[in-house]
Amino acid sequence: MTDTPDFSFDLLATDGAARRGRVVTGRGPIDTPAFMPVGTAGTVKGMLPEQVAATGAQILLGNAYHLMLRPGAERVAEFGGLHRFMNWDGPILTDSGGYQVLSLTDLRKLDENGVTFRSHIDGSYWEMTPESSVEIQRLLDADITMVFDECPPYPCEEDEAKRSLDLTLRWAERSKAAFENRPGYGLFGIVQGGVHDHLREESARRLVEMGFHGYAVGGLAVGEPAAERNHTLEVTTPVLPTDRPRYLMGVGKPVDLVDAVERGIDMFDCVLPTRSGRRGLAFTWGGDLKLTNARFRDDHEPLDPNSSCPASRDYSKGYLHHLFRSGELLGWVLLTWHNLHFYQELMAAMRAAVEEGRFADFAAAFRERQAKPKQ
Ligand code: PRF
Repeated sequence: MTDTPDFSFDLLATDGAARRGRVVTGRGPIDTPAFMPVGTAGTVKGMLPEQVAATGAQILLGNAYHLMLRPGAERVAEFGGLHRFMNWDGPILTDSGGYQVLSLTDLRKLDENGVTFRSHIDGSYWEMTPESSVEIQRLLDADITMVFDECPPYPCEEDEAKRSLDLTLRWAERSKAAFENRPGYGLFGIVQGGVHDHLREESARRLVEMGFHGYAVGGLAVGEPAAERNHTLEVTTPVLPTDRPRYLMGVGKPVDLVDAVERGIDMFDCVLPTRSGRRGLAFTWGGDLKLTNARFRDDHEPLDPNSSCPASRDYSKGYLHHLFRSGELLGWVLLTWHNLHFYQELMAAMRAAVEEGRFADFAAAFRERQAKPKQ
């Protein structure tokens, strides 16, 4: 029998609040800062798993909510777990479903026990509780399980944010009690509290007292201005232990990732590189490019001639423009591929900048290039 390593986090270097580290899971390491491509329904839309791995991604995100509804967590377990089912043998983090229930379903009812709601797929009635969410994530064989939480909307009055936070903390306790500790697997708590500093501090402190393998910051990227999000991170990350990974959920644009790493965040997930890719938006070192724009029709240059990614290097912007104008599937594939590769290049560049103690200079130069007006 081979020994599975314990779930762990090594902090390898710091530069200001920015960190470079490594999460160890039973299915391999994750170099941080890390970006997790979103594979909601057991697929990173349009990409083969080996292509996703070739972009540099070491971990994917899956969703308990979607997979529970279709094809069903038990069925995925019958197929040997989500890794076998989708042919991805690296680590997978699954989101717990609380956020998806609130953002995707209607006729939902939230009480102390959990949430009842109607499926966004067929209108059938379902219930999710901290215990059932953790059980679904176990059936999926998630390497990182997220606690079941409530993500309040923005803006949210303080007394409502406090009620929600207290419930989320009770759900965190129940999620922890339901989680079966196994070597190589981890459970992350989720900090909530809206944009109220003392609620964020309280949330982080009480989760740390409970003790998790890692800590996520939830409840952001829900419409608040970037300055407020950054401020919330500044009051939250100092309360979190330095020897555990910190994950900012659902963020964000390239500059948002830089802002958050600068404030001590280690892990991210977001639909932007994949979803925007399907809408013709390319993220590049020089800023965003809307490839459906007519100005690209006669552009013979690739997105990045120096990239190691075929999608970025071997196809002209004029060709990509044509694919999107024609509604061709390959346009989706190429821009998803390019965007995921760009996000991974950005993470690698941030890791190097932290290691070399030049994160502030890197961040300043990056922001300036991203803000450059398009000619
Ligand atoms: N909670 C969970 N998943 C999430 C969030 C959250 O607050 C967010 C925040 N925008 C994205 N995904 N469980």
